[in-house]
Amino acid sequence: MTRLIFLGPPGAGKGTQAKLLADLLEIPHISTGDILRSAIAQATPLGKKAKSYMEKGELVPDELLLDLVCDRLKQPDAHKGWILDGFPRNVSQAAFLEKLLQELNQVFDYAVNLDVPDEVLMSRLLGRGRHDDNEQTVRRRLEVYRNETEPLIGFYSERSSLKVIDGDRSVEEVTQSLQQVVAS
Ligand code: B4P
Repeated sequence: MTRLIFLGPPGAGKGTQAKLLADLLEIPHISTGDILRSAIAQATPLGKKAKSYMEKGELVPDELLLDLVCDRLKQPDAHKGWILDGFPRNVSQAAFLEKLLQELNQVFDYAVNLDVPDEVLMSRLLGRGRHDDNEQTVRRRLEVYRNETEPLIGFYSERSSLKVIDGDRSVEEVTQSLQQVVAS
């Protein structure tokens, strides 16, 4: 049974690696970014509320995400493990998740931080060309990451559950390191 939390700045490869690893392990890849993008594409009430935040590079308000993550982790397919990609994104989401996992009687294995230098992040994101990948938004997302998400490295390190992986390598090399973490 594998349960992993993927941390890391925008463009670190969380989505890329979480998908690959979840396929290999045959467990669900739960990406809050993907869920929000699909809500926007379908113009659901959630999508309509989230859109302006994502376009500006801001975090979507917690209250739009907490119930959603709670419901998703209760789905039958998540009983055999999961990879959470992009959640938690701030300390209050992390505290919420800690409580939720206690309630569900689940323990996660590791929070994995994919470490990549800023200049590499910029060039990856600007090269990807997603709707929220223009230069101004990317700069704001990196700033929001430093202020809101980076403190989670300390949060999980204090709980002795942090693994840091060098994400500035080929996709295959990063996946191999992650497989070693899963096997450890
Ligand atoms: P996310 O969808 O989580 O996306 P991301 O952080 O921008 O990218 P990721 O790190 O997954 O990068 P990827 O693998 O795609 O968030 C988007 C937005 O959603 C946020 O800004 C926020 O507004 C909102 N949101 C999501 N979750 C939230 C939450 N919990 N609370 C509040 N708001 C939330 O890789 C990027 C590029 O690099 C790709 O082009 C890829 O091909 C390339 N790449 C990957 N690995 C590589 C490698 N090893 N070498 C070279 N290139 C590589």
